[in-house]
Amino acid sequence: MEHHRIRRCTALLAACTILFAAVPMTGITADAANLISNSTFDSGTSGWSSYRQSGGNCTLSTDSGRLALTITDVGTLNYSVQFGYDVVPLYQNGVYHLQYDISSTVDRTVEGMIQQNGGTYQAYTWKSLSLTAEPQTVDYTFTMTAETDIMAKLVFNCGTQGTELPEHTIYLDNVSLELVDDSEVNYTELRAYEPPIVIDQVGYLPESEKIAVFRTVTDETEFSVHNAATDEVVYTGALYGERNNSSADEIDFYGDFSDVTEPGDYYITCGDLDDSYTFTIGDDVYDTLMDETVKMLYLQRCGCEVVDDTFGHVACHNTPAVIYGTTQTIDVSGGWHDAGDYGRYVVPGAKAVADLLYAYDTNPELFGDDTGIPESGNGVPDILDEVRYELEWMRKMQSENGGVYHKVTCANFPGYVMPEYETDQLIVTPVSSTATADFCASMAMAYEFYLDVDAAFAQECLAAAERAWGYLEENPNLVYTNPTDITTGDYGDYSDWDERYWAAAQMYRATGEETYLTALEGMRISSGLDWTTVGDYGNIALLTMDDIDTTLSVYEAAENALLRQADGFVTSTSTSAYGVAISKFNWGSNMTVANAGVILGLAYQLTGEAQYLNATQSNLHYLLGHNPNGVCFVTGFGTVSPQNPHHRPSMAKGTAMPGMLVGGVNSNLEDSAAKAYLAGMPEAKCYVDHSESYSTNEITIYWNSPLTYLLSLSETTPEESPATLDGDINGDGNIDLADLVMLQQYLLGNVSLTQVQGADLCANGTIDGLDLAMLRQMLAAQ
Ligand code: 9MR
Ligand code: 9MR
Ligand code: ZN
Repeated sequence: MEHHRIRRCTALLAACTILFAAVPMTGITADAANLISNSTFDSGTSGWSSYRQSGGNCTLSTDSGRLALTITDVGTLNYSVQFGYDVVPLYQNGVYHLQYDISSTVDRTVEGMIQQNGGTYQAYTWKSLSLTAEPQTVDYTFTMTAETDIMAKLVFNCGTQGTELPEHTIYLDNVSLELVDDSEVNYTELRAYEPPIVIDQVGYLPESEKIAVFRTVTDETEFSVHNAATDEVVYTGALYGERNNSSADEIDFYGDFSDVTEPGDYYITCGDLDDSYTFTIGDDVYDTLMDETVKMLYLQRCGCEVVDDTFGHVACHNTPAVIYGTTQTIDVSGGWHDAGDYGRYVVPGAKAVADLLYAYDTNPELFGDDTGIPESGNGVPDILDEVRYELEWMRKMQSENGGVYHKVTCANFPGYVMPEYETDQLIVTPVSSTATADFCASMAMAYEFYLDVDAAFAQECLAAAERAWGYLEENPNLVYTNPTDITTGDYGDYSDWDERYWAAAQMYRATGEETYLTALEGMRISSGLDWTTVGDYGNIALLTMDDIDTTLSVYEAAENALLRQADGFVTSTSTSAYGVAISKFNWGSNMTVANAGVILGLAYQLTGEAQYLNATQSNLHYLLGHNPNGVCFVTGFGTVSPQNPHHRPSMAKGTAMPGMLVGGVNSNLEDSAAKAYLAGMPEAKCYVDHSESYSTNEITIYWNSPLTYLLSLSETTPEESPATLDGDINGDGNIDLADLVMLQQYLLGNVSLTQVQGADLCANGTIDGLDLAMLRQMLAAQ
C-alpha cells in the first residue's frame, strides 16, 4: 500500500531531527522580557557561575547588590578565569539588545560575549572592554547571524590579557538581554517527534506479554498488527484502559497483542495515527543487543591498543600515576574508562563486575566466545575475558596495607578528545573503605568465577580479597570526597555498611568459612544495586549460592528483602502508564529501571511466578523504546536511538558508539542543554539527545552492565517452573478453578494468555475446547 509507506517515511524523518521551537511572538516587541532572570543581584549569585583552568583562580560572590568576581590569578589563557550566565536562547535573525554596568578595581581589559556553550565555543557577539574603577554602561544591539542556539552563554573572559595583574575585583550589575525584533525569525517545532504508537523497538520474545501504548487517539477503538514483509494484518485487537497520564501530560490507551507469537517483523496501525516503528518477534531478538552491550566494554578499555574501524586508538593513560599528596608514583594502567569521561573509579567498576558475572551465572549459554574481542576463540567466554580486564586493573589499585585507592583520574575532565589525547598527570586518590569493600567482594567473585579458567589467577584474587577484608577489620568508615583541587567524579557515599555487607556475603559464598557468616549475622540486612548502595549484591550472593542452607537466618532475611522489593516493583510496574517500576526520574534513571528489572528477574528465578517475569520484561521494554519519549535508549538499536551521547569517543568521531545505554530521563535539569531544551517538560519526558546533556545523555559502564544482567534474566526459564505446568493457565503455581475460568475466557476471546504452553493440555498445537475439557477432567480428579 503506497499510502501506508509514505506515512511511515514521514514519521521516520521527523524522528531523526530536532527542529526549533514555536514561541508565540511576532515583529518588533515594545516591552520585551529580560532573558536574564537574576540581573540586579539582590538575591545572590543564583544563575551565575565562575570557571577556572590553566592556573586561573577566582571566587564569585555579591557585594552591595553587585556581582563581584575576585581574581587572584589570571592564569595563562584568556579564558583561564571566566564568569557568566548559563542558558540564554538566541534565535537566528533575531535582534537583541544587551546592556550591563561593569567595572574593575584595577585597569584591565576583559572580553564580554555571548558564546556557544560547547562545540567550537563560537562567539555570537563579542566586545573587548577596557575597564576602570568607574562603572561603564555597555549598551548595544546585535543580530544573531548564526544558527539558532537556545542554550547560549553570556560569558566574560577574565583570564590573562598578556600582563601580570595584582589581585582585583570585577563588578557587574543591571544586566539585561532582550529580543527586540523577531520579525525575521523563523520559529519551528522544537520537540523531537513523539510516535503516537509506542512499542519496544527491538522487539519481543515469542511467548512474552506484548502491550503497545496509543496516544493522541481521537475516535479509534481498534488496532492492527501487520506483518512488515507483506503488510498483511495478522491480528486485530481493541484499545482499552484509557488513562490520564499526568507524568507525561497525555491520554494513553493500550493494546495487547501477546497472541502474536509467530517470529517475524511487524508494525502496528491504528486509524489515522502514524504507524508504529517496525519491531521483531523472535527467540533471538535480544542476541545482538546482548553481545554489543559487552563489546562496548572492549571499546572502553584503557591502557592498551583498541582495534576498531571507528573507535580504535593507541594505548592511553599509560604513564605512572602520582599518589595524591605524595611524590610516589605507581602503575595503575588498564581497566575500562568509566563513562563519557576517562576516569577509572573502583566503586562503579565493582558494580559493573558484579552485574556481568551474575549475568553470566544466570544464563551461561547466552555468552559466546566469538564477539570479536582479542580473546575471542580462546575457549573462555568473552564476558569472562572482558571482566578480567577490569579485575586486573582493580588489583593494581590495592595498596600494600590491603586498602584500595578510590580512583585514578587527572585533576579535571578533559576536552572532547579521544583518550590518548588526555595527557595530564594521572592522580590516584586516597583509600576509601567503600572502594576496599567493593574490591573485596569483586575479588571474592573473581576467585569463584575463574577457578576453572585459571586457578592461579583465582587464588591471587582470593588472597587480595582477604587482604582487603583484613584492612576493613582494622579501619572504620572511610568515606571518600574529592579534595578541592580534583573535580572529576566523586562516587562518594554516606556510609560503608552496605559495602561491608556485600563483602561479607561474597566472602562467605567464596570460602564457606564461618568467620564471614558470623560477620554477616552481626550486620543489618542491606539492599540496593546502585553504586552507592550495594546490599542486594550480598543478597544475590546468598540466594544464588550452591548448596546454601536455606534455613540460615541470613538467607531468609535476604529472600524476604528481595521478594518484598520485587512485590513493590510488580505493583509500581503494573500501575505505571508505561510499565516501568520507577516514578521519580533522577540522573541515571535508566540504571534504576534496569536494577528494578534485575530484582524482578531474581524473584522470578526464586518463585517461578509469571507476574515477576512479565514485570521484568516490561522494564526492559521501557528501556528499548516503550517510554513517553519513544526512544530506544541503547545507541545503535531500535529505530530511534541516541545519536549524540555525552561520550568523548563518540563526540570526537562524530558518530555514536553502538551498544551503550544512556542515563535517560532526569527531571532535575542538571546541565545547560537540559535546562534549555526541557524547561516546562512533563517529568517523564525530561530527556534530550544532545551531547552537552551529561545529566540525561551520558553513558557509563555501570548503566550498561545492569542491562546485560536484565537481558540475561529476561531470557531465563527456571527448569521446574510451576508456570509451565500443564493446566496452570494463570501461572500462579497451582492448577485450580481460576485456571479453568481463564481458559474459558480466552476461548471466548476476552483475555489474552501469556502461559500458552501450559494451556495446550492435549499438546496438539492449538488451544481449543479439547484442552478445556481436559482441564475440567483434571480438576474433577483432584
Ligand atoms: O569558554 C571557553 C572557550 O572560550 C574556549 O574556546 C574553549 C576551548 O576549549 O573552552 C571554553 O571553556 C570551557 C572548557 O574548555 C570546558 N568546560 C566548559 C568551559 C566553558 O565554560
Ligand atoms: O552516576 C552518577 C550520578 O548518580 C550522579 O548523580 C552524578 C552527579 O554526581 O554523577 C554520576 O557519575 C558521573 C561521574 O561522577 C563521572 N563520570 C560520569 C558519571 C555519569 O554521569
Ligand atoms: Zn585510557
